Amino acid sequence: MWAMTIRPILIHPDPRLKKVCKPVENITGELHALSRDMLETMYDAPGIGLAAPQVGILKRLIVLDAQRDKNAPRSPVVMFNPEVIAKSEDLNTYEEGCLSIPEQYAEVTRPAEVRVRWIDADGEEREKDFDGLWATCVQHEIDHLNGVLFIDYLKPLKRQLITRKMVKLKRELAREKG
Ligand code: K1U
Ligand code: ZN
Repeated sequence: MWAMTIRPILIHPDPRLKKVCKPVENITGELHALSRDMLETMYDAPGIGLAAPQVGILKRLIVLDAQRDKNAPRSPVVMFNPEVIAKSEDLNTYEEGCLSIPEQYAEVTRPAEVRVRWIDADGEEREKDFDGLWATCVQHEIDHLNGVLFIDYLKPLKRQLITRKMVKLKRELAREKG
């Protein structure tokens, strides 16, 4: 059995969440371990996705499991260097959240269906169409790799309000830590 670690998730605002991440060139043992830790961290949170910059690693790696049925087996997906290669004209609006912006939710409109190309954990190139919550989630996670947060789609005033709440939350968490 692999040892897995729940990693701390960065809270907005943090400069690492605004960076464009570097492509992965070789899927090393270290990156396999990171992807396993990210899945463990995502399930523990709980969340339906997680991007490497959220745990402070500026590499193009995301994990997701947008399986809604709690009784169904887990469906973890690990994507290195994911890219949206086609998107539908029809749009979908979903109330999004983010593990780096706890307890804040807002409606974001995105393409309803996307085709994504990525490299899987075995180093194989994969391509798949996603719809529903999976499509929303994979676009949200790829945005993280480009330094984009869901609040960047909101009006400036709403974004500033959420950012101020997060600054306050971080101050309180730092004070609790001592
Ligand atoms: O990237 C992240 O911060 C994870 C985020 C992904 C996401 C949520 C909603 C729409 C798009 C992308 C989350 O997982 S927030 C938590 C959440 O949505 C959730 C938690 C438990 C059960 C179901 C959903
Ligand atoms: Zn997020």
